[in-house]
Amino acid sequence: MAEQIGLLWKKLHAVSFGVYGATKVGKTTLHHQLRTRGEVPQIKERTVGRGRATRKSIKIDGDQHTIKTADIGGETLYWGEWLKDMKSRKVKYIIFMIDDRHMDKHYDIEQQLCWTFLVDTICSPYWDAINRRQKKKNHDYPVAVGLWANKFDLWKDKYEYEDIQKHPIFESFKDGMQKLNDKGIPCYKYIVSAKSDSEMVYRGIATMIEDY
Ligand SMILES: Nc1nc2c(ncn2[C@@H]2O[C@H](COP(=O)(O)OP(=O)(O)OP(=O)(O)O)[C@@H](O)[C@H]2O)c(=O)[nH]1
Ligand SMILES: [Mg+2]
Repeated sequence: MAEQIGLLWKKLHAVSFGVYGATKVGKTTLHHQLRTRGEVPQIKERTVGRGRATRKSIKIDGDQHTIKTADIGGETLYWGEWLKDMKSRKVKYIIFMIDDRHMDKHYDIEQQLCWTFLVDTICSPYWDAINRRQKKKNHDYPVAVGLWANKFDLWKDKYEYEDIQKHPIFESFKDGMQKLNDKGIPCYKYIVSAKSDSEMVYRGIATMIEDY
């Protein structure tokens, strides 16, 4: 009986996730993958502003979770919307998506810039970090942050690595990861193909909820 109630609660109670990252990393693609399992068509439009948060059902290995996410644009002018999303929906888990553009073109540091912005925003004791106003409470910090390297299908054979945890794609993001860990917020690395590998996506989400 208790187990039945537990299952029902898991199904009905939506866990709030925030999905952020630079433009074109694949956030909208991930949202499509969460809504309709399978190959996602090529997304051509950039997301404008912040969409409404909606529920998605995550079923894997016979286990079911319900999460709630909002699709937000990754262009610089929308970074402030990530903060509003975190604050207004009390986001518990954060997925920061990256791709391999910084490996491909070393001068392209857009992803590192928005990672620094995100980490500073999360770690600040204030919601309004600049004016040091609106002090956060303990439960205002996320439970965990996932650094998700997306488009694995495109770069899997391009770089040499021994194991995923030491993959060079994450190297540029290690200072931020350290900062989060020092703050007591676990940050872990994950690799996905949001467009084509639903299994990786669903497993990644379920693991975050179950492990943290
Ligand atoms: N090959 C491959 N392409 C992908 C993958 N994920 C996303 N893409 C492609 O990358 C491009 C950008 O994806 P979007 O989902 O629109 O990116 P976004 O993060 O929502 O971009 P903004 O809305 O500007 O913030 C699209 O052409 C996608 O089809 C993937 O896993 N593999
Ligand atoms: Mg988008």
